[in-house]
Amino acid sequence: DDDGDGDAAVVVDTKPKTKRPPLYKVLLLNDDYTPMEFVVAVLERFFGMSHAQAFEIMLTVHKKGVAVVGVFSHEIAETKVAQVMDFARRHQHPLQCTMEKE
Ligand code: TYC
Repeated sequence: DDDGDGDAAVVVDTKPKTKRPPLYKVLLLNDDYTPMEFVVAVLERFFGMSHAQAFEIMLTVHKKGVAVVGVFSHEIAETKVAQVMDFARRHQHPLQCTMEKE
């Protein structure tokens, strides 16, 4: 660093950085039309939750508007979002699923 003594020291050694890839939260959003049992089925099918666990998370989304349903690598998160959106579209439900960097 330039501490005013005429030289300008340079950092030659740095911490070996093993950069882990970022993780992404997959979020499920509430709406007024998607049936509760459909949301439960989505959480069981695509997120490997038990029926009780899926029901609990569904109720959280219903009451609070949104909930994190899982945390994944970018590629896996994108796949989950696409699977949920496609499944909802095929059943003509407006259910929305998104992802965001943790
Ligand atoms: N609010 C919906 C209903 O009352 C149920 C619902 C829950 C919808 C969670 C979407 O992500 C959701 N039928």
